[in-house]
Amino acid sequence: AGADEWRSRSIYQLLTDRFARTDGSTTAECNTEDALYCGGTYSGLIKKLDYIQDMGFSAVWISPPVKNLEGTTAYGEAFHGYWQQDIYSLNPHFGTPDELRELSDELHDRGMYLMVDIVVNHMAWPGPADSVDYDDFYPFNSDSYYHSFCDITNYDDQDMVEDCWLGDSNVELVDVKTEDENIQQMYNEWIAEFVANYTIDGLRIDTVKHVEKDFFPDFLDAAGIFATGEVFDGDPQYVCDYQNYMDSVLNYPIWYPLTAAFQSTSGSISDLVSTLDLIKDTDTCGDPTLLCTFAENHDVARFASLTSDLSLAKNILAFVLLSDGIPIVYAGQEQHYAGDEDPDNREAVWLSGYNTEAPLYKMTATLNAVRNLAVTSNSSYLEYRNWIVYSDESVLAMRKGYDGIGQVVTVLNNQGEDGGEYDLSIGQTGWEEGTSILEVLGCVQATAGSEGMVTVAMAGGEPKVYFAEDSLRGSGICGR
Ligand code: ABC
Ligand code: CA
Repeated sequence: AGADEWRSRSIYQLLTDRFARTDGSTTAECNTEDALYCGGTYSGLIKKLDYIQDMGFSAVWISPPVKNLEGTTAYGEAFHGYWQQDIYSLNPHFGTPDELRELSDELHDRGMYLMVDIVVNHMAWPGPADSVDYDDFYPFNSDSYYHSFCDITNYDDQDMVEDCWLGDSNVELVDVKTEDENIQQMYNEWIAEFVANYTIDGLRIDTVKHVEKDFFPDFLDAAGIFATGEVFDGDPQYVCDYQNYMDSVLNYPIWYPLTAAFQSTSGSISDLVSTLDLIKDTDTCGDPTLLCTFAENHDVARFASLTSDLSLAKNILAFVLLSDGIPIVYAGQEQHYAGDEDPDNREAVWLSGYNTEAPLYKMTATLNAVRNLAVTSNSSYLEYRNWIVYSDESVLAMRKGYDGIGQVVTVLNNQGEDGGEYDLSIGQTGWEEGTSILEVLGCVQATAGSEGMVTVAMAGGEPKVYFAEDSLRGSGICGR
């Protein structure tokens, strides 16, 4: 599938090892600190697709499936999949090639997409640089395929970021000469075959800032599908330049001010608004509606490790699902998991019992349903660039969609669970006076006033999401 098909999707990110086991256990131990394989598989995942689809997701991003180094290291085992050694074989811990194909088929039968995480920057070696045995790598099985060793010591030096090695003497990430034409040819052949073999719909590309930009256009041509790249950096200009070489990048630039705004009741809403404006500016990002928006992933501390306040967690989740771009929710976020940085943020989802009554699970289901409905009832919803119609010290109100049908008005705040009760008037909603609207999280009906004014009953720091009541008919949302 291409960028246009992906724009409307909503992605659930999971680490295969940590999502579901073949035996369906909800009690099997998984100590994140040990960083060992916990037993998640493709077969286990297939049996739990209802849990994901019932939350309204239309795509699943799985961790890298190819063969990794075996055995343990100072950082544990390769359960996350980023320590590849052979890109032509699969990691046997997660299942067989047929089982991965079965996952792909099951997703497609449900109308869902499969996004696969891939690494082109490196192969991994469990020891110092001078001990690497290049025979263990495939197909790049000699030192001539790699840059000679140097550590990345200065992230402002782009040549160093591209040519030196990530990792350290516990696990070296041996840097492939991705600028070499012969190697590019080998990668292009591999990705074409890989995508076809497992009928993959989209790629998440790892460590993109460590590979020269020119590598990607031909590679993605060979892949023939949508890709979003990981450029782990907070600078919108730096990150969005990569959108000239691939469809999409993960929206790290918004993640920083977004997290800062909602992680405490004194977070800055205005910093968030100014970064939103910058990203929306056509000179910064080629197409902000294709950026992938997230609040959590397997590399950063979970939101609930920063604050246990549930209202704040609801607000950041509502932002992810209803702002511009393709939303990504990281498995466990819907259960309000609170793991700190890697490896604590890689908790087994089965230990939640896959609780479909959890507040954030239910909220995700409602908001994905609203987004899916907006997409189908309003052809321009996705292209419309989120408009901040109101903001103050603790409130951010945004509207997505033109006047008339199908626009969504989202009122967020960082007042937290102890937030007071008061009425707030929000204008520029695009609704005609007298339009019946529904606040879909509380299922409370309201009517647009003159010039589309909506009176928002702020309470307990809860986010509010409005949609025209007429357009909800038949959706099942709030029993409509
Ligand atoms: C292991 C251990 C860790 C240990 C580490 C040294 O080794 O588990 O406990 O601390 C995989 C595994 C990890 C493993 C690593 C290394 O491999 O998942 O568990 O860590 O062996 C991707 C993946 C990630 C994966 C890899 C490697 C890459 O998502 O899961 O890790 O295949 C860099 C890379 C980025 C990478 C990330 C983890 O590290 O660029 O691709 N993610 C700065 C740098 C960034 C850097 C980031 C984090 O720090 O600029 O390039 O990311 O180290 C902002 C700035 C940013 C700045 C941040 C911190 O501040 O704008 O630029 O980012 O203000
Ligand atoms: Ca590199």
